[in-house]
Amino acid sequence: MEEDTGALPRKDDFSEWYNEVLWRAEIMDVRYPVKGLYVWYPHGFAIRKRAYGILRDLMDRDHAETMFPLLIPETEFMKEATHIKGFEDEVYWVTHGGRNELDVPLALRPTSETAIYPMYSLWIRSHTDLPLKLYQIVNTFRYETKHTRPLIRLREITSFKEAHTVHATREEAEAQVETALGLYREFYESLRVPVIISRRPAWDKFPGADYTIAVDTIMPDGKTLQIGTAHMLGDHFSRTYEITYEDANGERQYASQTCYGISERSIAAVISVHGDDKGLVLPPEVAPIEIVVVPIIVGKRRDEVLLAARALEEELRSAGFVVKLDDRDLRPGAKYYHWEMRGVPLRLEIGPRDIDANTVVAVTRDGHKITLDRRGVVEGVFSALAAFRKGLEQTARQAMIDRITVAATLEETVLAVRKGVAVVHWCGSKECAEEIEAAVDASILGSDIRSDLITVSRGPCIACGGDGTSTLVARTY
Ligand code: 5CA
Ligand code: ZN
Repeated sequence: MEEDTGALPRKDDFSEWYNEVLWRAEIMDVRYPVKGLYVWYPHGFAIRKRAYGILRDLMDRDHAETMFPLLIPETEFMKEATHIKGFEDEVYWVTHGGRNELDVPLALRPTSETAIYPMYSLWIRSHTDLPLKLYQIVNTFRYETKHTRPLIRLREITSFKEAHTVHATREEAEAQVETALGLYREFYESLRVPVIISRRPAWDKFPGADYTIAVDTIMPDGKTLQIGTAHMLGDHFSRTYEITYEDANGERQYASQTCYGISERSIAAVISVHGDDKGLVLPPEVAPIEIVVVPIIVGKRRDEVLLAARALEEELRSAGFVVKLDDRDLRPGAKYYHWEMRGVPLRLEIGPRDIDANTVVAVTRDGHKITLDRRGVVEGVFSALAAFRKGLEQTARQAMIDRITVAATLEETVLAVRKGVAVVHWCGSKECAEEIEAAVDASILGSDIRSDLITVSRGPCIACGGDGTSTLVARTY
């Protein structure tokens, strides 16, 4: 693929930067001729593969993976009233098979409750069948009318990880929502993406849920991105789809349910939170290539340098790293540019002088340059990568701290949402929410905040002065 070596827009100009980095670092091609559908380049897909490997491992601890059909009969889809109402404007319908009109139109799943729950109704008989915890990683379709954006707002979500659990009691289901949030927290910790968790206001919950708890991160432009949600479904769907079980006393009971999901927005978050003016910066955990070895070839010692570079590559590969030797016939500078753009965490340079001195030069993607002893290179690489990870985590965390502001008045909130998230007191009423949202041109994200960066308190609502509780307000994607 062609390489553009012109300057990348600065990250301050986030929207431009994001679009350019997606194609220059070969993440997504946006030229597919259907709005809201994009193509994964192999490099982007390799990042997705590693990130979703982490997610799968987390889920596999106590969920089983499954796969349900993409098509949902209208008759099933239309059963749960609130759910339909929430999704009716977003569904793609398949109405024909060839030239024949179908008797029952088929929905392309926007999410899979109505595909999965009729089957759960058949599968679940007794309390001994519970809890049931399944998940699938599939594509889903939503006819989004807000501005579509690669990895962020898609009409085909290609990497929808949805979990659907069934429990005997409401308490157990509520506990499962917390367990799910714990898993998502762990997932984002390994991606070094800082998150804030909060409970969405009632009008913003998932269609058919009792309540929704969301995981958000703050993007470089100060807007928040919802990168995961966990929903307490209670018995709404179990009553509609007859998901019942026989309890220990032989009585039939409606089950309690939860569902929770993550999409490729998780990849958008990694790219956006860590990237810099030179391109991607990837945590080693998700980098398709962790280390690139660049031989510094000058004059006569070419073969010797190449041999030394190959030996270095081999040694690191045996130690378990994903290593790439870049022996292309290009200037070292062009290679540096190429791999920096693609976010490779560590570059090793080896040339005649290093061979003579028994050293290797190591440069982490965040710009730290150190000379390693060739004999202890594996240990040196381990500690360079450990320091790099720590640096990523601290930089991302500090960026989030800098974007969170406590605001006591509407005026302060206006300023706070310009650079990120405002923490305000809000009484919980819809009227005050509307007043706040209109006055500050941002949205109420939620209360019940769980974040070690935010101290929760009670205080006067910034709209009405009544008793309020800490609430997040932000501009959102
Ligand atoms: N059935 C539930 C749980 S899986 C569900 O569909 N929840 S959701 O609607 O909140 O979606 C789960 C997550 O998918 C969201 O938190 C958001 O991070 C992501 N998501 C939703 N819509 C899109 C979209 N159009 N493009 C990319 N990601 C999306
Ligand atoms: Zn109020």
